[in-house]
Amino acid sequence: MSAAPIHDAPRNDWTLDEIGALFALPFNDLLYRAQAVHRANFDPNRVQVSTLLSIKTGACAEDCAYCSQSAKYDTGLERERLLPLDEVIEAAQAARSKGSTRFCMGAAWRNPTDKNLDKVIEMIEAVRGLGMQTCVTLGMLTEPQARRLREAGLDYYNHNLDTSPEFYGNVISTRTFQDRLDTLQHVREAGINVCSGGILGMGETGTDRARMLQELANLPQHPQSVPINMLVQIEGTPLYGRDRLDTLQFVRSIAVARILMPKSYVRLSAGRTEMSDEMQALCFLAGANSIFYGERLLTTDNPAADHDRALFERLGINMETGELQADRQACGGSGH
Ligand code: SAM
Ligand code: DTB
Ligand code: SF4
Repeated sequence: MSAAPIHDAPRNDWTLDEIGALFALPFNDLLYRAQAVHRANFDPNRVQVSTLLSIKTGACAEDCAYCSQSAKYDTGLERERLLPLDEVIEAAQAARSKGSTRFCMGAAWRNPTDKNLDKVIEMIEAVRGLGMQTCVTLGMLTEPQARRLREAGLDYYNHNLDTSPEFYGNVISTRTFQDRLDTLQHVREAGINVCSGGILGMGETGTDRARMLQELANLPQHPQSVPINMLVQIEGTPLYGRDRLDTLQFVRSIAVARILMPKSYVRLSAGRTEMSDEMQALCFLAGANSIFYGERLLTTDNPAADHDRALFERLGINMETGELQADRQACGGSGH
């Protein structure tokens, strides 16, 4: 079957056949189409950057088979309590001084308690006070919790589908795919921008990658931000030692994400320390237009900020300066 036309409005009814046809295109044809979609919707030479901070590390009750922070696996990670507010502010200021416009705080929780949320709300308010956009990733949320975060002025909530519904059970047993969809619904309905994507290279098939992207693209509204992570293999986790995903398959997945969700930011996320500059350049050509910026992700390394700035310079890419609040709910799928 032939692949869908290029300048379509955002759709939420992608079939697996259509997505399979995109993946089956010759590489150059796929990248050409993705770049055309990208140019129709974004400045092709601009990349948004966010900086991550783990505000509560380790001892997580969930069993995500990729994760350094699950209490179920011995990964040698020290557990830490919730960081004090002044340390969070310090880290956000340092990120801002390096040019980061969004600060993303992650906690190794199955879900936050209401008391936890009080503390996180103080952090959100303080980071907003620095003029930065805010994002948090805290696990599952109830409807009232999502509303409280919205009232605190939170810009983005990250909660990934992680993989296809079919492969999901091979990776996580302590919460369901439907639990994740429910949290995304609570976040969306509270009016917070949704950041949701997944991980590639966990041993999933090409069909699983297509199905994951289909699930994301067919949500009632496209996530405003779609992180595509390459598995960072952590010693002690069940996924350690998996065969690496072919790098060009990773680039193809970015291109397909760009075509399916034309107005979403596609984030080239974890795994960049193992990617060559040339592979990252291909990901930007395929339509990736945001990254995590700064030496650390949550518990693992990320390329040095200097290295990323040099790469952007070589590619003629500008970092998005970010207008606080301006992009709240500004893009997404149908329903607008
Ligand atoms: N505990 C919260 C949760 O799981 O919703 C928030 C933090 S969790 C670390 C956020 C996401 O990071 C996961 O959903 C997963 O997609 C990604 N991630 C975690 N460990 C990873 C790894 N080793 N490699 C690639 N991505 C990873
Ligand atoms: C996402 O999709 N990737 C980020 C962010 N959302 C929270 C996390 C990546 C974590 C990589 C492994 C680690 O540093 O622990
Ligand atoms: Fe916990 Fe999140 Fe890691 Fe899963 S990904 S084990 S929920 S910190």
